[in-house]
Amino acid sequence: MDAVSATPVADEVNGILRKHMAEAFSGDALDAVKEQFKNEHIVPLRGFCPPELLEAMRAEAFGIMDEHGVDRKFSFAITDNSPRQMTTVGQPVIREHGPLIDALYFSESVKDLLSEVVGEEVHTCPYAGEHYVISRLGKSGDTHGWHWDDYTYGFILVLQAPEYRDGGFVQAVPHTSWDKENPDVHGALLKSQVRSYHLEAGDAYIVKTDTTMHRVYPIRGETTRTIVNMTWANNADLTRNITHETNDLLFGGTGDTTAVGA
Ligand SMILES: O=C(O)CCC(=O)C(=O)O
Ligand SMILES: [Fe+2]
Repeated sequence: MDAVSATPVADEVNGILRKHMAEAFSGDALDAVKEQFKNEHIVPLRGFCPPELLEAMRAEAFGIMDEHGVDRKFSFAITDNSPRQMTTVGQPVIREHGPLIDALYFSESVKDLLSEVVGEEVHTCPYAGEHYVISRLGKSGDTHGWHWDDYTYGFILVLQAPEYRDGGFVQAVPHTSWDKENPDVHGALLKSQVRSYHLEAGDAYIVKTDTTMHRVYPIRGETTRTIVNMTWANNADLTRNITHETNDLLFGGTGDTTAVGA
C-alpha cells in the first residue's frame, strides 16, 4: 500500500501529528506561538493539520454532521443573551462515529503541544460531554455569539472556513470573566481589547476560554464554516466544581438527560 496516499486511520493520528509538529511547531516558530498566546490569550496554529489528515478529518466530520447535525437557535441568558445560530453534534455521537476526532483529542502529541504553548500541563476534560463537539455555520446570519467556556482552554480545529469577507472569523477579548449569575458581554467589550483572527481549513487555535470572551462573527451569503471544538482542563479545573449549562443545551452534553442544567 502507498503510505503517502493511504487514508490515515485512528492509530496513525498521533504519529502523523507528532511528526508534523516537530517540523511546523518547533524552534522559533514554537517560540512565536508561545509569545502570542502569552500576550493575547489566543493563538492561531497555522497549518496545524497536515493535508492528508485534514482530508480524512473533513470526510469524517462532514459525514457525522450531515447525518446527525441538529439546528440550534437560541439566545442564552447565561451569556447575556448572546445568539447561537448553528448546527451542532455532541460528544456521544462523535465518540461512536468519529474515530479520527477521538484519536486526535486523546493523542499525546496534541496534549504535549498544548501544554507547551500555554505553559502548564493540560488534561483532557473531566466532563466527557466537552471532550469534542462539532459546530457548523451554514446559513447566512449563523453565528456562535459572545461567550466564555466552562474550562480553562479550548482547542479548535478548523475544517472548513469562509473567506473573511463572508465573516466566520474569530473574535476574542482577553482578561474578561464570566459571572454566570450576572453575565456582562457589553461590559467585557468596553473593558478590554477585541482582536479578530481569520482562520483557514487546516488551521487550529488555542484559546484561554475561561477569561477570554470569544465569538464567531456571523457568516453571510452562501458559505459554510465547520469546526471541531475540544476542551482542555488545567490542574485547578480538576479540583473546581464546574457546571456545563451551555454545552448541555447546545450540544446535548453526555446525552444523559439527568445532567442537563447540572
Ligand atoms: O467556532 C469556533 O471557532 C469557536 C467555538 C467555541 O467557542 C465553542 O464551541 O465554545
Ligand atoms: Fe467557546
